[in-house]
Amino acid sequence: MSSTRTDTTACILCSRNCGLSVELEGSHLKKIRGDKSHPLTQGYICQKAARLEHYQNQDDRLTSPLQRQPDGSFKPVSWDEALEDIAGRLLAIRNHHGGDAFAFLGGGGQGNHLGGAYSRQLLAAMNSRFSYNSLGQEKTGDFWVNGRLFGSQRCHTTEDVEHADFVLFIGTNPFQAHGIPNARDTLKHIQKDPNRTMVVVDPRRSETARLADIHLQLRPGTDSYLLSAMLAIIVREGLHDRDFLARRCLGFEEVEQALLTIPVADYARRADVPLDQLEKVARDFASAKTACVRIDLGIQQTLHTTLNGYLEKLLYLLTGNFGVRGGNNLHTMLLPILGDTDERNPKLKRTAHHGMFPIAGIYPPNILPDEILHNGEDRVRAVFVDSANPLVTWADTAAYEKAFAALELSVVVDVAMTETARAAHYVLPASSQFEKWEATGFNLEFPVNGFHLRHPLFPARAGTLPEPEIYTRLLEKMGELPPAFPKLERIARLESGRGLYPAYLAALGVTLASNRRWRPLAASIVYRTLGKSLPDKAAATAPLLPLAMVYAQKHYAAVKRAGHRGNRLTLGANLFRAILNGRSGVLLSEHQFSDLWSFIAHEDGFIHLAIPEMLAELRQLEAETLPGSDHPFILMAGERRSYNANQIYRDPAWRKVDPHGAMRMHPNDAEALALTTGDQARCRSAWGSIEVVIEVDDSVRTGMVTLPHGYGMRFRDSAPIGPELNRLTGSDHCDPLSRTPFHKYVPVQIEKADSATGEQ
Ligand SMILES: Nc1nc2c(c(=O)[nH]1)N[C@H]1C(S)=C(S)[C@@H](COP(=O)(O)OP(=O)(O)OC[C@H]3O[C@@H](n4cnc5c(=O)[nH]c(N)nc54)[C@H](O)[C@@H]3O)O[C@H]1N2
Ligand SMILES: Nc1nc2c(c(=O)[nH]1)N[C@H]1C(S)=C(S)[C@@H](COP(=O)(O)OP(=O)(O)OC[C@H]3O[C@@H](n4cnc5c(=O)[nH]c(N)nc54)[C@H](O)[C@@H]3O)O[C@H]1N2
Ligand code: SF4
Ligand SMILES: [Mo]
Repeated sequence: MSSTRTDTTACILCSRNCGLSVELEGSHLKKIRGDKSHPLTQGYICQKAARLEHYQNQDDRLTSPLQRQPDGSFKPVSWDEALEDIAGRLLAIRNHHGGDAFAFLGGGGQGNHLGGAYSRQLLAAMNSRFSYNSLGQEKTGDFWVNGRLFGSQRCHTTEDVEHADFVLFIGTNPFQAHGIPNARDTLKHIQKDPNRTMVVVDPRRSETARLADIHLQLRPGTDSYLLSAMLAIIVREGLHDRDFLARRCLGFEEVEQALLTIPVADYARRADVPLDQLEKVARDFASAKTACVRIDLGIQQTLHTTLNGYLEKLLYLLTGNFGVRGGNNLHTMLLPILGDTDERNPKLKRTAHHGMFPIAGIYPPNILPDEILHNGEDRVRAVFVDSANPLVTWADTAAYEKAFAALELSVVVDVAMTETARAAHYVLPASSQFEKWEATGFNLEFPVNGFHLRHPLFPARAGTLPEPEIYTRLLEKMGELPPAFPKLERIARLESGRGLYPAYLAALGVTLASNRRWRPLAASIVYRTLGKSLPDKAAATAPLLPLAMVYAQKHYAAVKRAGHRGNRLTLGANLFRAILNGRSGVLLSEHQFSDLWSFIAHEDGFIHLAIPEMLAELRQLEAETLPGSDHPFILMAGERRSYNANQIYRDPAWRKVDPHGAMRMHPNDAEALALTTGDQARCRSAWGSIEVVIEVDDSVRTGMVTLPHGYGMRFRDSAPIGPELNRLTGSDHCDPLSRTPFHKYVPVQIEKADSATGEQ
């Protein structure tokens, strides 16, 4: 009989990673509550976290490496056999075709980013740059704009929704999707306060829109019209912040000229919102004491993705709502999850088929099937997939299935038997996020930022390994790393009692300098050496020591303000120790708003407002017509609802509602098609067709239908459950600059699926 015990951890279902207080029995999560001691989330959770047992102990969990057999079946093999064969095949591909034949896909879902420090090394060992992940199908347009405005794609913006007098939500539904601190509480506070205003721009009367003072229910895909009209009203009426623009920005005049030509009334009509409401929102936003903008997929996965990101940022920049409490801000990060890759650099690696460049170091999933299927010596032949399920989640499932079938080697590292795993040559079982040291890199707060290192709640499930061990063993088998670094290990042991590691770090520097190939493999080297001396088998956390030291050096005063002690030499190691010991998470830094100006990466220190590519696209808007007129409906393919959570829960039993992932359709449209709630219908796009279950719902506009994200997976060898959304989406239906998909704007036809149409 096992007794219950309590512990702390964090939710792994969305970027908020709320702190959890859990009751455990044996290998089970029995009770899950919010952890009041978590410095940022302070006890808040949503309904999804209570079901985490469905992640931890699901029937699709993997417990042995699997090797594909010639007949297509999988055979369990030992870790040694799997890793040796994979290592040999990777080396053969690198030697025969060069590193560009290899691509890495994924590398951290919503809460498992510590493994990314290790998996990234494989790319370096393969001499490849091709890192594809889900940020490249949502956020890279935004990162590109940040690069131009602030001088680096690492400059990432956040929004102080909790303190703003005026909050503008565009294309996001934080009530369901979160993404802002303690979303539902925060929304209710704004709603209740008569002095604060909430405006939502969304074609659906979302759960958030219901709480808003004003809801602009625009026509799908028209945000660039709506946003540029708002900006035009602001500059025409002189509501911009001249002082801020003069002190902090360059290029305003050029932007102003482009905005002054905008036909505001025409654009309001195109967006199908009342002109007087649009004017009111523009004026009130500009004249509010403090205002901020929060955006998400509604503008990032629709027409003019990158331009939308630019216009949205101009809203707070032109009105001076930047670098202030209650405005939008830049922030710091402990884990370096974003790179800086400006495509104007001629040395940047472009892909063989599309000639596509990375943004923030990330290549876009929409081009990958072509890069694999491309008929040339320089095609992608081998992939590693980690913490992602691209055969369900990336655009154009049929293209992905075809591409995976053409690969010479595909390896999937996952906790569960996913659709992508089913198509792989090797499947490697990872320990779950509650069975290993883990952390999230989504620490996007300013001025106060935190970090939560999660310790294991349970021993690793038999047969599984944590990612740090998987990748380190693989690199050793590839001969990229020697089996041991005895000298480094010895020094780390000697210094471990003091918690300060000057001799170790000096020796590490000498080791890395002695061999150029080892430099990008530092994570595995510190894991195998310093890691062995850390308490509680926390070896995997060793790379956090150098990261904490860099962070403390860069943000010395802010780290001290957050309560950490030490001097220039000791603060970083002390911060590392605090992270290691802080079971509910710790505060990393407490900045002053004035610090933000030092985060801007342009050498002149200014924000560069005029981006030629964006101004050109803005000028072309007027001549455009909305695409898709030959299809009567615009499908929003991928809605966040109360019971979806990406691909993290596979067992359909976790859902209390919406078992089919129904298609929401306006009553007028349903009536015209003689459809009613519960009916089956067929939904066709230019790329594919799927069967759906209808739910009549007047929250959507007429002519618009929605399907939820986070379905379409098999469970215990079942057929796919709920909509396989990405059978309807196409690789080429994407933003021309960032190549992020137009998932929120998929033109479709819908018909009743019955004997009359000959469909089941
Ligand atoms: N419950 C739940 N929460 C999640 C997730 C989940 O799977 N389930 N996933 C997480 C992840 S990975 C992400 S990226 C976030 C995404 O979070 P969000 O982007 O907030 O969520 P979505 O529901 O995808 O889209 C937001 C809104 O965009 C609107 N929209 C559609 N088309 C348009 C348009 O043309 N213009 C405008 N202005 N709006 C439009 C939709 O009606 C919707 O209300 O959610 C995270 N949180
Ligand atoms: N049509 C359409 N498509 C979409 C979207 C949409 O709105 N519409 N949304 C998109 C968005 S915003 C996102 S972020 C993506 C999300 O899609 P993906 O990037 O594919 O990520 P997840 O769904 O989070 O899948 C995470 C995988 O990690 C596995 N996993 C969980 N824990 C661990 C672990 O500890 N180690 C390892 N190795 N694996 C683990 C899970 O089993 C799961 O297979 O989907 C995108 N796809
Ligand atoms: S799903 Fe997101 S908001 Fe809900 S408990 Fe988990 S981390 Fe928090
Ligand atoms: Mo996402």
